Amino acid sequence: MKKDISIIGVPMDYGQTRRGVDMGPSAIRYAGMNTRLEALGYTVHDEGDIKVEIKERADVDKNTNLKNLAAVASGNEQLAARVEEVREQDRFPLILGGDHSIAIGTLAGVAKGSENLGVIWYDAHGDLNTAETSPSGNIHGMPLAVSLGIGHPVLLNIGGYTPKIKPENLVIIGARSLDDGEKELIKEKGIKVYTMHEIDRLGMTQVMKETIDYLSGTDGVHLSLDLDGLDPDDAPGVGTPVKGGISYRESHLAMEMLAEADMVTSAEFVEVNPILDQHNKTAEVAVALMSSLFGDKLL
Ligand code: 4U7
Ligand code: MN
Ligand code: MN
Ligand code: MN
Repeated sequence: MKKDISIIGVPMDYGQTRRGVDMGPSAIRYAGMNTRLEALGYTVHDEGDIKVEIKERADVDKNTNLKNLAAVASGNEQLAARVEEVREQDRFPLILGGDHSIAIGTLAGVAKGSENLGVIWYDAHGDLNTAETSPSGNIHGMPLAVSLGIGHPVLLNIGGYTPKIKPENLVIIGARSLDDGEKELIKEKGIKVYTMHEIDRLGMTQVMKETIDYLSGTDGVHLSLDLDGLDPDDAPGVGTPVKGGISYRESHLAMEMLAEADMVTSAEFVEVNPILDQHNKTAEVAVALMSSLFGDKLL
């Protein structure tokens, strides 16, 4: 049986310094998301947007090496509570970003009460920095570390518990820009990563087969899809593009295989920045990928 889908928009841009990513939820809705999902037979409840507090934009804080900690934390606290409500209603939470710092709140909500939530992190980056390893102080480069229980206490405590997930229940797909501290953490924790090298060598079919198999024992899987996981030719509207990414068609294949495996229990599509985009192309890609994820079979 198909669960109803609840959409939550998060117009958050305090996790990094480029303006415009707060308009991501509008751009994704404008690209026809609801119609596409309803055409697949779902009932869609658009819960609107989280209210992100308007605060003065701070440069990196000398004491914490974090930018805009209070604004990021308050948006994520609200998001965590809203996501939990959606789960209590037995609906599928579909979160629209906003920068990737919102994964902290999404995961706080979806992982609550779940010992072994699986996570697929589809991204050019590892998002495994801490204040100590981050070259930028931007919190959108830290949400995965935070969810694993590593980072500033204010971020760890979002949702009232830590850690949210375990390293052995996580797969990163599409990595091609990892900082030194992130590489160390990946090795230390034994995190499963398919870099672009493995995707090129094995092909996306094999990568997804292995990912699905690897996560088969978890209690559901959260898909955190950063549009910069795709190649910037296919998804140009992102704040931190990295050449040599996953293609449009490979990404569809990945979503189609996840739909077939019927294992994804929540998802977020983040980092869509309409100011940097070309005619809303990246938001349209996000919606097309959602359609595959929710079971569009093409025939
Ligand atoms: B995104 C970066 F240094 N690693 O921490 C950092 F390269 O959510 C980029 O994946 C982080 O888009 C990108 O600032 C975060 C940088
Ligand atoms: Mn990224
Ligand atoms: Mn990211
Ligand atoms: Mn980015």
